[in-house]
Amino acid sequence: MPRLRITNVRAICTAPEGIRLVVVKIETNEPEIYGLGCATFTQRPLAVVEALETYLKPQLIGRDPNDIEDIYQTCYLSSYWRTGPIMNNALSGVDQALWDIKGKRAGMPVYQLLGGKVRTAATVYTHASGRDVQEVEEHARMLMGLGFTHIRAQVEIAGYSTYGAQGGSEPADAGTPVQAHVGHRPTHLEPVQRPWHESSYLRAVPKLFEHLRMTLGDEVELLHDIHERVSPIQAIGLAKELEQFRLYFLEDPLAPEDIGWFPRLRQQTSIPIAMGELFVNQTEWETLIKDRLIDYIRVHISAIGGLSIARKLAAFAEFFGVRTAWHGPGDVSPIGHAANLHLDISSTNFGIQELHLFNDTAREVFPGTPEVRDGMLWCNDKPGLGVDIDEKLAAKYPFPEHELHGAFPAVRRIDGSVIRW
Ligand code: GCO
Ligand code: MG
Repeated sequence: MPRLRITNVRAICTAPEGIRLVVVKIETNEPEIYGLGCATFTQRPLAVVEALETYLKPQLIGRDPNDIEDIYQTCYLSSYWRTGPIMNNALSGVDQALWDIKGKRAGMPVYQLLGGKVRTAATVYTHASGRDVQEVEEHARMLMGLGFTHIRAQVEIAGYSTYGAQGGSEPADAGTPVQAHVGHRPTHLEPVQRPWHESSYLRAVPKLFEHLRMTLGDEVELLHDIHERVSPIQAIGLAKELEQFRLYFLEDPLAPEDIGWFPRLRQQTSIPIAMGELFVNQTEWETLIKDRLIDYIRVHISAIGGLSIARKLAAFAEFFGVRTAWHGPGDVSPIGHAANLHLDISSTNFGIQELHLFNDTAREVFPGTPEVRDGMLWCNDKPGLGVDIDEKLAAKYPFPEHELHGAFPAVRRIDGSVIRW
């Protein structure tokens, strides 16, 4: 039997929900054996395609796809300057595709290669939002009626921009193409979006959770994403105010640039903290985990370089009592969601999985997309990652065109100054 070799590596770009997704396909000299991996960096997708096809592909052609770790290290070190979301996403596409191939060759789902199942399915949290607290409550009730036990709640601030609710600026959550939010190029005096107003947000969030606890009771698990929008000291104040509402976790209270504030946050409150979707480098999470400054590590697996590094991160976190909550928005492809899930069901220190409910079009483009039942996410038992791509259909959903090419539009304060997203 001839040795298995990589014969082709290419990126597939598709946007079945209007959100730019990048998937890497690795082909081999055995035509039925190919692998798929997620390389989605929705704000800079074409840079990832270029990094993959120009710089990684030549190192991969002819190699044995079984050598995942050696290929990973070779590609990782080949740029001398390492990490960053572009190189990491390209590397993740390759890495996940190699795990997919290994699983297919072994005739086993990837979770078996990771040590086997420790749970039947992954508990998920889903998103409730609304224009006011009543609407958030109704949305949450609807989700609870569908069997969801963990709900992230975000409320609109009337007249202002916010994250994760209507009037917000986030495209991925709403499944709305980015161009819907972009009228014309913003100037300093003329923001295209509603402005951001910190103190209104800081007043609104405790009221939201007071209302939800009063109306929904104690049993439902509630979560909230600050999305790094307030200053460190304001985040500490908000975390302390929210403690009484017993959140499952408070997400991204601080920006990666402000991780030095975590010890202060931790000393002030016992609210469970989730952090990390913007991390791209091991030095960003090492101290937070080893000093037990967070409770959930929720990196975007393709942004840190793929499944190989994520499984090491999960094992590292386990030793310090930190649980996993991998980032799972609409700008992770169904293949990336499957990679999250294979780790979820094989990691002892799994905490929770963020859910994105893919629409029917995305499910047709990606047959095998994980299924949601009883508030949980279920992995299929197909060999590999278990998700395929219908390339002909994928081509019918090209990237939406607009002037920012996927970049997020600026969010501004009333005085016109730009804030973090
Ligand atoms: C989340 C996130 C996302 C990001 C998005 C950016 O917790 O799900 O914050 O919705 O904003 O992935 O592209
Ligand atoms: Mg988030």
